[in-house]
Amino acid sequence: MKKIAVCPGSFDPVTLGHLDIITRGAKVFDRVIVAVLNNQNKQPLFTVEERLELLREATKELDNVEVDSFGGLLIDYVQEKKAQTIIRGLRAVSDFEYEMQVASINKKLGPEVETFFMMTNNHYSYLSSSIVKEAARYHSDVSDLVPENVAIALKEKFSKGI
Ligand code: COD
Repeated sequence: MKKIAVCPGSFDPVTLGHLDIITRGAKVFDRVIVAVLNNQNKQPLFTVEERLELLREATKELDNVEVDSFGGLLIDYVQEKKAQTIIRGLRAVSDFEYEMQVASINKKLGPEVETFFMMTNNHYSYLSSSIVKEAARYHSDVSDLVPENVAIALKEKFSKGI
């Protein structure tokens, strides 16, 4: 049986921290589906379509990785895709409480699905999409924090005075 994992997130935008988790996950699982939450209630910087495009470009070298979006409950999406595992990245202790809550509710809703946690790479332990957006908004160089296409997209967004 093929081992299929879903790596869910907001990815607004994808950072090198995300990419590290996706790349390492792709070595463990036969197929990794990177799933972008389409949340109507949030005000993201990038639209879902833009985030999908940025992720597709950033992961194009990874043959067993695909990029998709989902709405509603993550567990429903995971079951629909016949995946056995959810991949999550852990940065600091501060991530732990939220991740434990989400993993527990997902286990209750879909007992056959496991959540697989990967420790952040030390280089990226401080990195989040929010930090990157804040730095880019004030025109800091974020080229060593995000894939090249994302650095370009951020520059374009903020040059329009968003
Ligand atoms: N190093 C390692 N991992 C990292 C780093 C880094 N520097 N940065 C981010 N990550 C990891 C995160 O820990 C996470 O695992 C993943 O990358 C994605 O991160 P984000 O911030 O883009 O995405 P989140 O955490 O906002 O995504 C939350 C979900 C969309 C997965 C969640 O809200 C969800 O499942 N929503 C659907 C509704 C649902 O089913 N809710 C739960 C049950 S009620």
